[in-house]
Amino acid sequence: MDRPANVGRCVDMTDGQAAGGGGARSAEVALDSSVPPRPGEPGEPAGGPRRSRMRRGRPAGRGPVTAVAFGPGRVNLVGEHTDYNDGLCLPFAIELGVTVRARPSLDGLMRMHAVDIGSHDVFPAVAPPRVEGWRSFARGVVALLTEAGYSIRPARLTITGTLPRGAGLSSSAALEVALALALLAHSGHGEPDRRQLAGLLSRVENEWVGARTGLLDQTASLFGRPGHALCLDVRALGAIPAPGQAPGGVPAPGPLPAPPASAARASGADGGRATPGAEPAATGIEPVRLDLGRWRLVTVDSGVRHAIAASGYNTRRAECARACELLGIGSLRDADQDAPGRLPEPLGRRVRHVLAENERVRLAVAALRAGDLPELGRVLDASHASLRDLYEVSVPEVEATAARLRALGAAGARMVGGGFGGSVLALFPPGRRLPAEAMRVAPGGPGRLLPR
Ligand code: GAF
Repeated sequence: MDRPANVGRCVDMTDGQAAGGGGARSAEVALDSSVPPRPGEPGEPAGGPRRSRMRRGRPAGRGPVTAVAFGPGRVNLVGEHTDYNDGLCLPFAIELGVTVRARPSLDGLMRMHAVDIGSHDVFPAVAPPRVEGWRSFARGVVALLTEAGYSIRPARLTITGTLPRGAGLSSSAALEVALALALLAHSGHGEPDRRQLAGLLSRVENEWVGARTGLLDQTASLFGRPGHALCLDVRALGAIPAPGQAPGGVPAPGPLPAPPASAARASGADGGRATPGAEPAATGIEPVRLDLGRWRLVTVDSGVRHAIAASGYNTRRAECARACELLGIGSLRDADQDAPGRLPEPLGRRVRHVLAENERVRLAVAALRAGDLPELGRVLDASHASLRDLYEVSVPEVEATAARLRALGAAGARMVGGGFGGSVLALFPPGRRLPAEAMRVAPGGPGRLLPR
């Protein structure tokens, strides 16, 4: 695909730099409203864990509330499976997400209550043992915040959510963000460096959950901006060391420093007064106005629960790593247009997708800037076809959902997230009737503390 001349800043912000963002990464999983169960939920007794655990632990919901935090889910307009290849993505945080309320725990134990699934967990605040299922998210957040130098006070946490079940809208990042912000505030810490926090939370996915995901979801959830999509240059996100941080996006041990002014602007903490486009050179995040006029973006659940660790996601990531090895490059961001032809299949197809998907992010940004929504629709369709035919992460139910949405008049429709199920995003022109099960999505604000 030709690269348009007028794409603006969201292009190759770190070309020429060493690949650095391939380390710690983020995730998206199937969810149960407030917590994202992992495939099969091993360790989860048949019929659910609730009774036995409830007996063991005091319910999380008593005592004065010390902090309330919200973590939003996300929709990715385009730029799928590019984040762990140091590429470009165009997500936005949505208004639905996960809320965590913290209260003191007086016995030194962490107590979690996932209200929507009636599930509990109790574990020591220091060195939590590893488990399977949703509990690994909370334990991982506590463990990695502690490892980063934060003292985390024992808390009783109540988790609730508004994200629809099984929708693939990154409930895991929403949960991690809400947990981290609530725990930090509960423990008396100020606003963290959000870029570092995104890296740390993505390590929860990698090291505690077993999903080798990228930075897309946590960054979208932490930096969401009302009215805007975020053009992410993941190489820039991972490659620019922040104070106390090693290149590669992995926070070095030690307290996270206060956010740089640019991060506060990108997070919307300045009330949205920042000059759009001022941040990306420093942060790899560029807000792009998402002006849809009377057009509507909706998601429709394919009905297939998608679960990253059990899906082919990790396999795809390994294929990309193998392609890099064969090409002698550190990251597919450095692959040239001829690279696919030098690779055996299916690696050639995977690389072809990644190269074209980065270009589609540029095309989508250009279309948004030009107010050309039919073109945005074409980009969505092209992304979907590439994910299906080259990256091979579709399933029949997702295909049927996308086809139905197009038949109903969508200008474009594509799977969102890691694939193998989850939701389809569709762009509808004015005047078209939306299917009853369609959920309208619009860009909301970043993960944040709420009034107690
Ligand atoms: C999931 C992952 F969590 C992201 O990091 C990203 O790779 C996405 O799938 C695919 O673009 O949401």
